[in-house]
Amino acid sequence: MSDYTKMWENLGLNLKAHSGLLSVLSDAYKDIYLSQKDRPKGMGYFDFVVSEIHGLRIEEIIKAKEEGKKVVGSFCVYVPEELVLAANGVSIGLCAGADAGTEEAERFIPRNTCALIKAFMGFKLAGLCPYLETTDLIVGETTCDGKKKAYEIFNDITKKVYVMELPNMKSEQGKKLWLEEVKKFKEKIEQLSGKKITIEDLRKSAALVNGKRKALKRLSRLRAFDPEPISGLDALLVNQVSFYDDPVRFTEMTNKLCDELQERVDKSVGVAPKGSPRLLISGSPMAIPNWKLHFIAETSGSIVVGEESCVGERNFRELLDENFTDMNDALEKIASRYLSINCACFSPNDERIENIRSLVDSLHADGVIHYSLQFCTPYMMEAYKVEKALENKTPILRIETDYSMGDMGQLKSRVESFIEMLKK
Ligand code: BJ8
Repeated sequence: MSDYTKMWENLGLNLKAHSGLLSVLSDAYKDIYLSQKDRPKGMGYFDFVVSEIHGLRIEEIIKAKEEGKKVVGSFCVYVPEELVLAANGVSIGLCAGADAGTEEAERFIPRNTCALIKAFMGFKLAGLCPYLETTDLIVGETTCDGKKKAYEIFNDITKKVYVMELPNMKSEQGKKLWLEEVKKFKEKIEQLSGKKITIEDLRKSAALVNGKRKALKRLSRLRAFDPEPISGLDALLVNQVSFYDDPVRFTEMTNKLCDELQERVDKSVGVAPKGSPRLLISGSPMAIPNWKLHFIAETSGSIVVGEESCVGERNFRELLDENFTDMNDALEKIASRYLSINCACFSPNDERIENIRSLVDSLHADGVIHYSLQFCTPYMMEAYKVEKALENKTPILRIETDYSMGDMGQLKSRVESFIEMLKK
């Protein structure tokens, strides 16, 4: 990696703490990713992206800013990326999956807050995230209570948070409210960028984002084969990178990877023996570098075949209907596509249960691990409904954890017993 010290310094990062973070990340990557056997060659690109995650990509974003583009960061898959791209902007995901900066975060928010919220607060307060520092606007959303309240504090700290109001229910009133929010967001982005978004701009950005979704869908479908041509860890990484990378390049490289995976499928080449127990992981999102559960599962004799998660199926399941007749129609289609996402923050949220059932079938999963981040009330609560729906049909293991490594041993024992049970 080149020397990016000057760039990080200019962004105001805490150089010492940041270098500590990169060194831990690099060691973890070697142990978890590079130690895997029979990886597809196409993963080389994603290895490179991770090795340059705070380097080359940040350099690209800074260059885009110098060309006048605005950088919009977000923490949730409800934020319509198409509107940012239509205004020539750069859209990036800001969620972090490491427990760095926790102490700093706990000076502002309660200890019993989920690790994802603590991480975005902590990364800012400890000066660890170059992405955050490049943003012109940070978009929050009224999903869970923790996020809603954390954004108020985050705005005090960063002075650039804009919050989209998401309804609690997908009722007619809820849909109207959300459509108005999407319209307001378009205006906000136009004001930020100084560019009036045209229907043609939206058509282009819709095709671009749909292209990314289609590539991720293709990857998901290839994981249905036995033997599975790619590990769950690698597929998770591709999904994580989709939030940071340049969308055109990402789509091209993911499709290239899928071509290779198709060849593997044709030759029955896999990363685990045929017949290995197949797991679907469902629940809270896993932001980079949260690889804990996949690592445990895949070093315990199983293979992860899918993620019913925002870093996974919820992010790409629904394509946007690109046949816009006019601007109003486009905004209605965007609002409706995003509202079809099934986050546990909604009540009721029965479509999520249906999706889990259908993923179990289509990916031929033998068991489900329901994964909640500790203190993530929506997913912890919804685990009951998921268990009920799968009862007597698909074995399910409920796990609550955070980003620390303290419970690795205990989690490993539980996952191993679950896998043993699936084998029987
Ligand atoms: S659409 S899952 S990305 S809100 S883990 S902060 S829910 S307490 S991240 Fe999410 Fe959007 Fe929903 Fe997806 Fe709250 Fe839970 Fe923490 Fe969470």
